[in-house]
Amino acid sequence: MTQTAPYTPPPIWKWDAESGGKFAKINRPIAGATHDKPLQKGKHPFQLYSLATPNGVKVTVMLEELLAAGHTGAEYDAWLVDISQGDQFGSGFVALNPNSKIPTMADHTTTPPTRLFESGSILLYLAEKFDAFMPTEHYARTECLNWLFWQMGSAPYLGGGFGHFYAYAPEKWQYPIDRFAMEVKRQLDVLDRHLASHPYMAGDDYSIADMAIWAWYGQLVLARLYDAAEFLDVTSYAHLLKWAEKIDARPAVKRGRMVNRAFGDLQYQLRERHAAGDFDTKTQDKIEAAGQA
Ligand SMILES: N[C@@H](CCC(=O)N[C@@H](CS)C(=O)NCC(=O)O)C(=O)O
Repeated sequence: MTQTAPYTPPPIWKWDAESGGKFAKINRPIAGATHDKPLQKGKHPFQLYSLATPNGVKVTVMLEELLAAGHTGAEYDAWLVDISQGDQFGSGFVALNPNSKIPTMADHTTTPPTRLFESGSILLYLAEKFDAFMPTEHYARTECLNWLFWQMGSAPYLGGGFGHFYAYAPEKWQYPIDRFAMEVKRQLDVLDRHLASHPYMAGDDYSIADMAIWAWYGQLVLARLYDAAEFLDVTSYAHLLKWAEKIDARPAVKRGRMVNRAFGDLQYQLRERHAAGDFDTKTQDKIEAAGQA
């Protein structure tokens, strides 16, 4: 779709399925299931249906951090949801998440099981359930929630705004790229100024606010999103970069990034995770080597 003249909107918007862009095939203006497909279920208390996008990684990092901290009740099965193939519109998935987006999870320790969607809600649920990675002191707890909700409200400008127009739209248009690059750089500056005088987002301790913000803004300054590090001059945010590297070095973060990953280097792809040992035996390089043997 090449746009040659300014667009005059019609009186009533109509769906043009061929509008182009990376996700043109799966985007729809209607909700609900498109096909019958029950979800698979493993043996662990938590059943996660996800993909290793930044929103997905927030939750797998939290689950791996909980397990590393000794919360054995946080064991989970992670099932791969291929959003490019429309798995998020299967009937089982939609029953858990009417919004058809990853990450989605079920807590089977409750009767009936508790459905969980929206990554911020999932992080908060897990933090409360295990009394972990969220400060209990009044001011620090409130800061943690301030930044968690900041992330949930801000990242759509980075992903759906900047990322879409810079990396995924069928053509590069200056107006939306300028508009969203400006906003993303403002957000990076907000974080950089805060982290200049705070070791972590909520103060002295690593929390769910860091996990949520790192998955998007940490990975952006680590040059992992949209091939946009140079364009956004990410190395100029020195405090943010230092914080991002510190979190990136955590073993649970390294594991969390691998879960439900179906792209990139095969040795870092653990497409499904059903046991802690899977990181050693079930990465995609090993699965493919065994298949070829
Ligand atoms: N606010 C939601 C956003 C989730 C989201 O946008 N997920 C994307 C992948 S990062 C998705 O599932 N997209 C599939 C679709 O839009 O059909 C959250 O934080 O959980």
